[in-house]
Amino acid sequence: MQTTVNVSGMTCGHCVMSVTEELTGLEGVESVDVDLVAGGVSPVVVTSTRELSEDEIEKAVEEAGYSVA
Ligand code: 9UX
Repeated sequence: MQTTVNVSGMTCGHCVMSVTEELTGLEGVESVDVDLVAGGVSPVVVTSTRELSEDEIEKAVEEAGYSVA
């Protein structure tokens, strides 16, 4: 299933890598697709084998150093 989360604060490819790696570490996550809007709010599509809670996604995004818009 897919969940879209809006992440703010990312400005470059390294930011994208950090968020991607953190979200990929969540159980069941198969892929993470970030549509970078540098300096703005970037939609991030997370594809997983199970339903992810908003809370765990938000925690992972914050762990990477960014925030959910
Ligand atoms: Mo470099 Mo992206 O500090 O925030 S990782 S711009």
